[in-house]
Amino acid sequence: MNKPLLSCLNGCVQPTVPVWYMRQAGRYLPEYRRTRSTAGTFLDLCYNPELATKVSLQPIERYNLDGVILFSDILVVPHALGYDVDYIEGKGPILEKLEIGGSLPEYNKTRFLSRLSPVFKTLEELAIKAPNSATLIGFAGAPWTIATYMIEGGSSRDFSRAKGWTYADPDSFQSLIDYLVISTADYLIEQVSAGAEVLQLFDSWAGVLNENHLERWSIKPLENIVALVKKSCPDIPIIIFPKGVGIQYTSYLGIDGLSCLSLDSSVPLNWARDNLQKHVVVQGNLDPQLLASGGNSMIYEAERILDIFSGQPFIFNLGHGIVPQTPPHHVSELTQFIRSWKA
Ligand code: 1CP
Repeated sequence: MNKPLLSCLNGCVQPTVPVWYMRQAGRYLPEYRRTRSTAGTFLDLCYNPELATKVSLQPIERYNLDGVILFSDILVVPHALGYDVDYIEGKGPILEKLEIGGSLPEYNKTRFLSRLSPVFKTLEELAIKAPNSATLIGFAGAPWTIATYMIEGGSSRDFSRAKGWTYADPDSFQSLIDYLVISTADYLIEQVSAGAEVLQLFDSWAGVLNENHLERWSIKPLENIVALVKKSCPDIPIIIFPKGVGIQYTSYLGIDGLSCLSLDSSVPLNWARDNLQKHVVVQGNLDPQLLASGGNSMIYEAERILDIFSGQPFIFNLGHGIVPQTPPHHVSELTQFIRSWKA
């Protein structure tokens, strides 16, 4: 069975551009909100294979997308490492704050992976239930992004505690990053064993790092994760989303084993075609607010993206996740437009 998304990641231009959307399952869908309301807490939903399978497939049933992304969250990693994680409606995630420079608990791989076993079970279910043409996407947060949530105790505006730690005591910060590299690689390898056909690493807060720190705290740890994963799973395509890094997107091209860069909405299209798409597959980058807004402006920008990128392997996606106020029929309109588009 042909899987257009997988085939594109392996370097083949597809007759119809493959498409999926970051946060394609979630609060903008009424059927998600209904399932969510029966599940208990958000983490209960992430750790319930039956319900997590159901919500992963909801956007596929509506729009027949090329990618099925596992329904979970990047913060299950700190949770499975033993840190308290909670999600407060309207406020986002709340985590037990790490003490700056504090020591880390010993890494117990068996315990860590066994806490994540419901996630692997969800992938196994999805491998059975997803349409044959769809590609199953596993994911994790990048060490820097996960570290910011652990240090700030949740979302942040200025990342002052996390950055403060990197400046004041880089050695102990390095230990935290190394701890996350090892655990995240183990987590991703297990996702592949459970059926994931592609992996995406989200470095949502890479864009706040300066040049040297980007190299040390975003690129290097990602390079280490890719190397560890590829050692066990040499054929798995890996997508990296280093949001907000501007011209430094080119620095990620040096990561050996990288298949695809996911572009945020600020990346200029012609620049990305000339400087990134020559070397790797690209994915992106419609502004999620344009999807929420819909209409001719959405279609105009989608067409510009397709015109510029579709001559080389390209995956249509957004520049960041679907926002909760998005009308689902805008997603249908956009998807139908992409499906019917011919160069
Ligand atoms: O139901 C709810 O109220 C919870 C909302 C929600 C959902 C639907 C959260 C809380 N996470 C998710 C699912 C999720 N998160 C997925 C799978 C679903 C899909 O893509 O269809 C994925 C891939 C993520 C990844 C994620 N979580 C990222 C990386 C991508 C990004 O958006 O930058 C990040 C940063 C998070 C943390 C997170 N999880 C949830 C919230 C509200 C946040 C905070 C975001 C922030 O700090 O701004």
